[in-house]
This record gives sequence, C-alpha cells and structure tokens, in this order.
Amino acid sequence: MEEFTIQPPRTNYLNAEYGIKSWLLTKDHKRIGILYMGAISFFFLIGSLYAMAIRLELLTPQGDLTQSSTYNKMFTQHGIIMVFFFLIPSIPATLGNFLVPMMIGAKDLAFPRINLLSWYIYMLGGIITIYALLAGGVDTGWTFYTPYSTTFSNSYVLATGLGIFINGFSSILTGLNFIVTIHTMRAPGMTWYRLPLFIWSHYATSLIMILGTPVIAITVLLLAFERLAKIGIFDPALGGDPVLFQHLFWFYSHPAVYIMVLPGMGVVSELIANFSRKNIFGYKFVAFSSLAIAVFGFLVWGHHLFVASQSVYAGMIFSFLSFAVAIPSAIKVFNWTATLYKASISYDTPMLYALGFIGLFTIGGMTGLFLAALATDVHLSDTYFVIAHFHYIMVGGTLLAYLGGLHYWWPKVSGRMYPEGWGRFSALVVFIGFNLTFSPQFVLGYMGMPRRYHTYPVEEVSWQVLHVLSTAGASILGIGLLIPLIYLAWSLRYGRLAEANPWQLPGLEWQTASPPPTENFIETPIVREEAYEFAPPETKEVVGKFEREKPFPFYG
Ligand code: HEM
Ligand SMILES: [Cu+2]
Repeated sequence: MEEFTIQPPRTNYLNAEYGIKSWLLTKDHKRIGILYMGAISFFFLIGSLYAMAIRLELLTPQGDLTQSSTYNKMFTQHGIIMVFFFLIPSIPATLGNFLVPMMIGAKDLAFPRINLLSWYIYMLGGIITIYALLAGGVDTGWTFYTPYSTTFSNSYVLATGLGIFINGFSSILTGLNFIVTIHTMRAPGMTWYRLPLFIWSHYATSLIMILGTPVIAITVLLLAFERLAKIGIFDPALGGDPVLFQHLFWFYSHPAVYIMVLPGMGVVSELIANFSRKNIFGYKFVAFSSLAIAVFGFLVWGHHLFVASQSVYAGMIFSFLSFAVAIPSAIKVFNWTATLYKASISYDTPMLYALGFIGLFTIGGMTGLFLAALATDVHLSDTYFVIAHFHYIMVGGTLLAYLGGLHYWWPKVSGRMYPEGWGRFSALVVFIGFNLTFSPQFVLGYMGMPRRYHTYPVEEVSWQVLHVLSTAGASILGIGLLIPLIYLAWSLRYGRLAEANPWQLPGLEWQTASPPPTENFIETPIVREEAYEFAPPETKEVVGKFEREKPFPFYG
C-alpha cells in the first residue's frame, strides 16, 4: 500500500500573512527590503526614460528633439532620480535590508519600526520630487550649483530640494539601524573577523550615511533659505560666496559616491569568494579597505573644484589625497584577482556580473586618476570624459553588482530559481550595451564635447559618429535590462522551486529555508567557522598533508 505523508504547508515570510496591510505595516526586514525593491525599480524606470530621451536628442548635432531648457530639465532629473532615489538606496535598502540580519544570524534589524519608517520617508521624499518634476521640473543639474540655483533658475528648485532633504533621513536611519544591528545582534560565535565582507562594506557605508548625509541636508536647507529669503550665504552681491556651495555639496557628494559603490564591492566580494569556492585572499585587507574608503572619502571633495577658483595649493593637496583614496579600492581589486587565481570558478550569472564589475570598476577608477591629476583635469573637467568616468563606476559598478546580487540571492528572496540561460545571456547583453554606450564618451570628452549641451558642431562628424554609437549602446543596454525584468517576474510563478542552499555555500543565509521564515532561523545559529570555509559536511578536506573531517558549518 502506498503511504502518503501529508506535509503541512510551510510558512515563510512571504505567506505568513496576506493582504496589502500586512505589507504596508510590516516590521519584517525582508518584506521592507522588497518594498524598497519595488520603489527603487520604479524610480530606475523613470530615470532610464530620461536617459533614453537624452541619448535620442544627441543622435544629431542639431537640437531637434527638445529645446535647450527642456534638455536641461531632462539631464537634471535623470541625475537626481538616479543618484538620490536609485543608486544611494539601491543595494543597502534592498539586499542590505534583506541580508544584513540573516548573514549575522539575527532575527531582524535592531529597530524594525524605524526601518519601516525609513521606507515611508523615502517614499515621501520620492513623491515630493516626482511632484516637482510633474509641476514643471528642475533645471539646475543634480549638483544645484549656485548662483544659478539660488538666483536665476525659474524651475522647481525648492520642491526638489525638499524631496532630497526628506529622502536623506531615510538614508541616515538605515545607516543607524545597520550599525546598531552589526554591533549588538551577531549570533554567538560570529566575531568581527568572521563577518561576511558584505557586512563590512555595509558597516562602512553606514558610517558615511550617518556622517555625510546631515551635511547635504544642511546644504539644501541653506540653499532654500538663500533662494527664499536672500540671506547672503552664497550670493556675492550680499556678501556670500557661491563656491562655498560647491565645497558643502561635494563634502557630502564625494563620500556619497562611496555610499553608492561600497555596497556593490561587498556584493562582489561575496560573489568572487563563493563562486571561486575559495576563502577570499586577504580578508582583513578587504574588510579594512572599506573602512579606509569611508574615512579617506571625506578628504578629497576638492577634486571637484580644481577649476572653481580654488587655490593651487589646495588643488595640489586634494590631487594628492585623491590618488591616496584610490589605494584602498585597488587593494580590493588585487585581492579579488588573487582569489580568482587557481580557483575552481563557476560562471553562473551572478559571477558573470561580478567579473564584469571588476573590469568596469577598474576602468572607472583609473580614469578617476586622470581627473584627479590637476593638469589633465583642466582639459577634461565638465566634458563627457567625466560622464563616462562616473558611469563606469555607477552603472558598470553599482548596477552590475546589484544585478549580480539580485540573481545570487533571488532563490533566497523569492524561493524560486531564475532561468540560468537567460540570466547569462542578458548579463552579456548588459555588458556589451554598457561598453558601447559609455566608452565612446571617453573619446568624446577628450575631443572636447562638453557635458550638459544638447547641440554640437555639425562640422565635427566624428562627434556624431561617437554619439550614434553611444545611443545604439544605450538601446542594447535597455534591452539587456528588460530581459531580467521579464524572466524574474516569470520565475515568481513558473521558476523551479529553490532549495535552502542552491549554491552549496557555507554562509549563514543559506543555512535556513528558501524563502526563510519570518524570524529567519528556527533556532539561533551558532557560528564555529571562519567566513568562506568551503567543504560540504560529508567530505574531508586536505589541510597541508593531512585529511581532516569537517564539521557541518555553523550548526553543532
Ligand atoms: C570609486 C567610486 C567613484 C565614484 C562613484 C565616482 C564618482 C564620480 C562622480 C559622480 C563624478 C562627477 C561629478 C560631477 O557631476 O561633476 C566624479 C568626478 C570626479 N571623479 Fe570620481 N568617482 C569614483 C572614483 C574616483 C576616483 C578613484 C578618483 C580619483 C582618484 C576620482 C576622481 C574624480 C574627479 C577628480 C572628478 C571631477 C571631475 C571634474 O568634474 O572635473 N573618482 N566622480
Ligand atoms: Cu569626487
């Protein structure tokens, strides 16, 4: 006779409760991560539409698609949405929210209600910004330079500023939550040096969020006062100094570029170690280089002011310090590369993104050195070279890391596998599309094409050729990004069910069900192993000349 065992339906964080209210009032860090994921995807879509409009306009030398005033709004709104509403929250608020507690063996973040509050603050800031765009838009550039922003612009500077001001608090609260959680809620045995590198990078990011974000909040506030009440902080006619704004703005916004890229570096450290099945080379160097970046990142803002009447001596010092800040980033690249050496690498989709990240981030960083060198920057400043530089870091870096991480943890988040073939295919399309979009821009900038112009001389035939290549690349990139959108949505319903540990890895997040229960672990895990110890429980590991039985990681 056949025996049936009736399995009770297993509850996990997705099916523990149903209904819109259970999502909007959730205190579960995993659900909040998903709320963020929905919101940032929306903002990414809006930002991408602006990007496509910019690329269409630049297909021809004439300004035949939009007027210059409309064009100013397009690139401004593209920048504001992508920087403040996509790149800054992207990895920390989604993957970080989901994984920081799970990776350290905690049930949730330290302050679950504050975590939910930070999502609402983000949404409020976002709605106000969208309102500003719909009401008439803003045309100052994402940098809001004075005196244009305070005195001359007739666009919705105040409303946009308010949106960014409010949004900043969401970032501060997320950083606060991560720091307290990492300090106080690690599972027994999870010492600082056993922390996954993803956690170290989020710790460093959180430090910048807490120390830097208040500065941009105050800067935006001062700008608003100046615009409303003409109090004379930035306006020279009233005794103010417009360059002071640039100092304040970049004092936050340079560290903010590391808010954008450090979490990506954390994802890539995970992917490189795990898909090489090797302990990461130089764990402590990789961990502390994140902290070094967080600290040194605050000392280099003046490299954005080389051509803004800053003294030559200040310029020389900022130039020197900018070269110094490249060192911790280079340390990471060297260690990732050394980890890959003689490893048994598997080229799954997440790993393809990680390898893409290393190459593109390196190009972005190296071109940063040309901009950090005083003499070359005078030529390159405010050209397309700068645009290419930071897109190599922010798109080639952060976006690729985000996509890699999303695929890697998708089985954990959704309980389903994504289709691997499509995953690899679209990773390739993204890589090709990205390079075709942005590598011509290095050349364009070098030849003198300024940023923020919607026309260029008809005689410069080669400029148009490069712009056409770039627009073609952007279309390929767009398709490469649409494919995962479709198959990830498809997989939610039709994807193969994911096992608890589909990649056979030792990390704590893989030692619980997919999707995890609301409290993450049935029992609090006890950590007995270093990070990235690779050996399945039943196998023996060769240590030097000796074979040794390996206990099952983490549980005992
Ligand atoms: C690691 C991540 C990095 C990110 C996310 C990043 C991001 C950016 C961004 C957004 C800008 C444009 C600012 C604007 O709108 O004018 C920029 C410009 C610049 N970056 Fe980077 N950067 C990174 C690394 C570096 C490095 C390693 C260096 C040099 C050592 C560097 C040097 C510069 C300089 C000097 C400029 C100013 C160019 C100019 O406008 O004249 N960057 N970067
Ligand atoms: Cu900078």
